[in-house]
Order: sequence, then structure tokens, then C-alpha cells
Amino acid sequence: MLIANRGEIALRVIRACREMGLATVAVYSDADRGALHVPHADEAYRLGPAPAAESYLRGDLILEIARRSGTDAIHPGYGFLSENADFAEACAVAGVTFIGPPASAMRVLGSKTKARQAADAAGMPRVPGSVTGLADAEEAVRVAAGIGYPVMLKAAAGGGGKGMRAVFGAAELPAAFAAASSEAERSFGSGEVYLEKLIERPRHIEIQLMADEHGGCVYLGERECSVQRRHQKVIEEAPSAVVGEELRRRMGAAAARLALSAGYVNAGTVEFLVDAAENFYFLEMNTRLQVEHPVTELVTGLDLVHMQLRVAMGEPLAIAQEDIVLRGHAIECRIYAEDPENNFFPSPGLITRLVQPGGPGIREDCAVYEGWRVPLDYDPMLSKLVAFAPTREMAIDRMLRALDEYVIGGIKTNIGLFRRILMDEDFRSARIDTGYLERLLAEGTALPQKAVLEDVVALAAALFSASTKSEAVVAEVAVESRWAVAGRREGLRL
Ligand code: MV4
Repeated sequence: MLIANRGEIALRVIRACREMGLATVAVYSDADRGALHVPHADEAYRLGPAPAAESYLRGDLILEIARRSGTDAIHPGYGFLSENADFAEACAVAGVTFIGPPASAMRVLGSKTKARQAADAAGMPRVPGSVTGLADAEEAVRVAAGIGYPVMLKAAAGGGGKGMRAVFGAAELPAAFAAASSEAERSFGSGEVYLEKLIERPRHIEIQLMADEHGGCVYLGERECSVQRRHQKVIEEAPSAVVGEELRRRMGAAAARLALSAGYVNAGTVEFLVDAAENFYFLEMNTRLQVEHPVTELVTGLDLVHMQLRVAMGEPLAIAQEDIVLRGHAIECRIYAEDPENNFFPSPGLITRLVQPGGPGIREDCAVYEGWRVPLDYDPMLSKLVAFAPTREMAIDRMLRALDEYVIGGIKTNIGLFRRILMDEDFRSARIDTGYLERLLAEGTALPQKAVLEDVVALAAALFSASTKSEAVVAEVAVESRWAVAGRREGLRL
């Protein structure tokens, strides 16, 4: 097995291969010559210079190494070539098994527009709105009148939240339509814009699927991924606090039906928006193993990479839907080398100190070590810290305990952010939606509430009167948000 990836996922896949007695081939760029996944493999080959475009995205070099090393199969991990249908096809042509779906299924379900059409054909609930692009602002006004405001304008060629605009009334629609269309033209080369009913405060909930080559397909529960920042997941958990057996079954069945309709095989994830009335709407499908797969593994007791490899060997699924029972609760924090006090910009550099959490119910998928220099060339994720416990509340407190054990010296990390989230009452009560984290972060800098303002005025008056009687009293009246106060109480530096 050649692992066409790097970092924690490369190490994760290598570990699964070793447990199954499969020999492994690692590939690395010049920036990853000292990376942890390299010595864990049986063989390792240099791909090229650090930039991904000259290394991990070079499918031709990867296939050349596959040929030279006598590789039987390639696991793409996530990111890089994992959803590249041309690469999946090139593997098939080269007689190397691609651990993932057939290129044909990837082409349908990995494309936003084709996946929406497949979802409609499979009877998947979709947000009410226009299916194809709107001809002009007049048509937009007509469609919007039909579904009712607020509406969301979306770029047909867009994705990841780019080119979206919420519109709350007819008066602002023509201008918003023109702006959305020109932004879409600039960003994606196509000004095509469609329009949907705005789902207010939606949750992002996704279903994990595993399909074999014999028409078998099971759903392995859901993951709650609403805690996101700029469309980047920050915390993921399984199960979702708002999904009961009936909603899980309905979403799972719809997801499996969509996958089977397109001849999907191997691991895949169907993403949904879920509103407060438990209506779910198809968003998109990810045709790869995802970063957050560990939370599903912990609550199902399954190893998804083992299952991927067995499916790719042609084995039928060893479990049926009724065998899948969810137990306990798992939460994942994506630990990043980024500086929350500098707009979360990447903070690469040398890791001078590393003390990793452990103990009961803690899993850490990590590929960094003391003395490792975090390269600038790739996503700065350092590790995934996962806490598992019988209940959500216990998993939260276990995660807090583990975060307190975590010491990463020499670089800045987002560890402090997780403490803020996990101690927040809204999060602990599972009052979360896709806007939750932006609101929490805005709180940290928001103008203080009226009550606090009165305190500030009183304090300023006292300082002024004191200053007229003695040397100038210089005091910085820091309006402290409740976070800073709480943080100080907890000994944190927020
Ligand atoms: C929406 C929506 C509300 N109503 N569509 C953002 C990325 C893209 N995949 C779809 N997204 C959304 N579509 C309607 N009709 C809110 C979002 C959204 C979102 C969705 C999932 C995860 C995070 C999000 C953050 C902001 C907005």
C-alpha cells in the first residue's frame, strides 16, 4: 500500500495497514524528509520539492513510485488527490487499486451541480429554491416571491460559502443579485447564480457511509460539525445532540440511497443542513475519508480504514445496518499551529517542547514531535485530539482535562480557543449552529454591556477624582469581557 499523503492521516493509514499485515510505502517532499510518517513505513520515496504542486499533487510521480515499488494499492488520505477523479482513473489504468470510489462515481457525487441533480433523482430533500441558474434579477424576484424571504443567493460554480448572500426583502434583491453574479463571475468564471430559501441558524450534520463492491451500503451514524470558522471545521462530535433514532434513520437511508444510485463504493460522507424543526437538506457529498472520521470510529467501535481496505480487496461488508449500534460520545478538537490573537494566521516553526495528553478515553492522531519544524507549505494542523466518554458532558470535561495536559512549545496554537468553546454555556447545552463560533469570537471584542459600562464610568470618575489629589494615577481601565475574568480565574491567558 502506497500512502499518497502526509501528516497524521498518513500515519493513521500506515498503522491500519501494519495491523492488517500490509507492507507500506511512504512518499515525502523535501519539507517532510524528517516527517514522522516516513520511518513508520516499510519503504519511503522522495516525491520532490516542498510545494504540494511539485510533490503531493503530482499524481504522475506517485504512480511512477508505485510502479517502481511494486505497489498494489494507493490510499489518498484526504485533501491532495483524494477527490481527483483523473487520478483515480489513472490508478485504474495503471492496474493499481485506488482506495476510494470509482472515478465515475466520484465525477457525479464530487461535483456540486451533478450531485444536486443526483440528489433530486434519489428523492433527497433539498432546500426549496431554483434548481438552475436565474436568468436575471426579475426572475430572482419571481422565484423569491414563490418561496418567501429570507432567501440565500448562491453561485452555481461556487462552494465553501463563497459567493453566498442572504437577502431579507424584495427591495434589496436586484442589487444583491447583480453583486452576487459579478462576484461569482470574478471568483469562479461563471456568473450563474441560483436562489434558495434561507435556512436560519442551520446545523451542519453529516452521515458517514461505507459501501462495498456488491451493492451493500451502511450508514455509520452522524457527525455534528456546526462549530466551524470560515467554513473550516473546528470541533466535530458524534453523535449529534439533536439527532434521535428516527432522524438518524431517515438521514442515513437518504444518504445511502444517493450513494447507491451513483454506484458509490468505499467510505463517503453526505453533508446536510438541519433546521430547528429537524428538516434536513442535502448540501454536498465528500467522496473521501474525512479528517473527523475518528469520532465515528469511537462511537461505533469500527475501524474505518480497515473497512476501506477490505472493501477495496473486494470483500463484502462484514456488518449489516442492524449491527451498527452507537455507544457513548466522542468529541474531536483540531489542534492547529495558528495564532488566535493574530486572526488565526498560521504560526509555523520549531516545536521546542511537546507533552501530549493521554489517559482514559483520549485518542490523539498526531504526526508531530519535539524538534519537528512545522512547515509553511501545507495545512498547519498538528493533530486531532479526541475524547470519548459515556455521555456528551463527560466527553467535554474529559477533553478539557486533556487540553490542560497538552504542552506545545515554540509555536502558537489554538488550544486556548477550545477551552473557551468547551466552557461556554451555549456549547455545553448544545445550543450550536453554523454561526455559533463566529458569534462567540465576536463576543470577545464586543462593546461591553450597559451594566459594565456603568461600572467603567464609576471607575473612571473615581480615578479622575483620585488623580486630582495626587500624582497622576495612570490606570488602564480595561473593560474585561467575562472571558478574560473567567480566564484569569482559570489561570488562562485569553
Ligand atoms: C446555506 C445556509 C443557509 N441556508 N444554504 C455554506 C457553505 C455551503 N456548503 C453551504 N453553506 C450554507 N448554505 C441555505 N439555503 C447556510 C450555509 C452556511 C454553512 C453551512 C454549513 C456549514 C457552515 C456554514 C456556515 C455558514 C453558512
